[in-house]
Amino acid sequence: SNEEAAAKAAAVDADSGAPTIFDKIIAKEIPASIVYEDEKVLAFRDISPQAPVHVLVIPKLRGGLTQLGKAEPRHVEILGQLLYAAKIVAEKEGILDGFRVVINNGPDACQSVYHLHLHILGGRQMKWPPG
Ligand code: D5M
Repeated sequence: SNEEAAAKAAAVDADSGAPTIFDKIIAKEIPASIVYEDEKVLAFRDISPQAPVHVLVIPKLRGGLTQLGKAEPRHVEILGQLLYAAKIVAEKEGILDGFRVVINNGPDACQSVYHLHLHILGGRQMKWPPG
């Protein structure tokens, strides 16, 4: 559809190493509803929630991790920390009985923000396959 084509075009456009909106959230220059924070990781509510609970988990230091497809051996530790933070968020949000962790990687997955982020979704029955 036109809508899908537009979303993909915007996603392609966003695929650079440039600063993103998430840098401003990390710097607390724009507001976000923060759910969890530690030295390495920040978790905040998605501005466009797709489920009753929809939280994004990001590394505070992007360090080249614009997307999962750019991961290198030096990123292994932060990748583990992000996944562990996903569990902490799910626990805090009371959705340990059922939650989904999603990473949209690249234009074909409609990634729109090029700063690696995990989507934590829950609070409703999740369906499979996803769209
Ligand atoms: O997901 C990027 C996600 O980022 C998308 O679900 C909207 C969300 N987003 C964008 N701007 C903000 C702000 N300012 N606060 C909270 N959430 C935001 P992707 O996987 O790249 O499509």
